[in-house]
Amino acid sequence: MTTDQLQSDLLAAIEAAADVQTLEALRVAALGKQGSVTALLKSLGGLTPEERTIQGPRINGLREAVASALAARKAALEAAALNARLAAETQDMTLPVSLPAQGSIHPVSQVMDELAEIFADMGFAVATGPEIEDDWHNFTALNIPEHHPARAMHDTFYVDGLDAEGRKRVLRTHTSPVQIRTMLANKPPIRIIAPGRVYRSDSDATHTPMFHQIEGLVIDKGITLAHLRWTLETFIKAFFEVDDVALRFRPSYFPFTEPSVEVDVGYSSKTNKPAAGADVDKWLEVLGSGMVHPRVIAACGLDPTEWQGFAFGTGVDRLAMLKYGLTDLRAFFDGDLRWLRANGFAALDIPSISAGARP
Ligand code: 2NL
Repeated sequence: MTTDQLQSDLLAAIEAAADVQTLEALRVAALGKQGSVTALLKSLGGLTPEERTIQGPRINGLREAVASALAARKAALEAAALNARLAAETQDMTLPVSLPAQGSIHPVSQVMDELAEIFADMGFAVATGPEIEDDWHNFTALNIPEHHPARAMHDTFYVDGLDAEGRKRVLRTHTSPVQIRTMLANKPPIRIIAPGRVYRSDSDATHTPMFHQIEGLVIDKGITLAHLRWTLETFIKAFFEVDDVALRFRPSYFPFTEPSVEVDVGYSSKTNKPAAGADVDKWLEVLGSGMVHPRVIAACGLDPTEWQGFAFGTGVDRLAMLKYGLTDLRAFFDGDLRWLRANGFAALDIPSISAGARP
């Protein structure tokens, strides 16, 4: 057979190969060790130089033509196979997907974060302390002596036994002991908030034995009720996201402050938000506060003629209910996932004073 005849036979067979297996068999038959083209290439060695100059280019041309035809046919067969798969395998993009389970931020945690951010903007640091306290830090240092009715008023949970200093152990009834510990350990000026869990033996629709409180404390020279008023007004405006708000300061009594002041916020039942002027149609009590009692300052080793300050306290759970329109306090602590999905906040949502209340 002539080289030309062999070339046209091989190219025709390659063009006709219907799949890659057939093509591979053709490659072995032509270019493999025992292949027809390989045999021709080997025969070049036995030719005279004159014959070789004629046959060499021919046979090498044959080999190249066959190799490139094989490559082209292989690419064509693979492209056809891929197109066939693409046509056959379809994905229905309208099918519902199953999302991984997602948690949510509890409203109390969300409000705690918002409060920390608002007070951080005013220069307050967050302070924390133990939930199992002793009665000196929880009561005595706060000007609540033994047998004082205020100890009974707090419906205290006592923990069995005494601590190393012989003091009664209690579940803290407020976060004030955190402030006492801060004053004992740090030199003024002091600007802190103390958010956290507190415990009182009380349980009905509006009281749970564990609830959340945030207290604030400022100790410096020359602090007055005016500083207290500005701080609370700035806080209320930022937390409820209103430009103006009416505040009512009522005289009150706490053993640890003198004078003591309860703060009511003017409220509009139309907007369900704190309001000012003619929009106010009711008052809500939101904060207890006052100037820190000189005896409390002295109990913390500071000279009350040199250092003054104000303090305030409020319930985080109640703030969360007011801001987000929640109604049953007990639902906060039921751990009912349906309630959390309906009222929780998206994970990784960044709390901000500009974010706005949820719809
Ligand atoms: C309320 C009232 C209040 C304080 C807490 C406080 C802390 C220290 C010294 C003086 Cl270390 N006062 N805290 C003061 C006034 C009121 O809370 O109704 N809380 C829910």
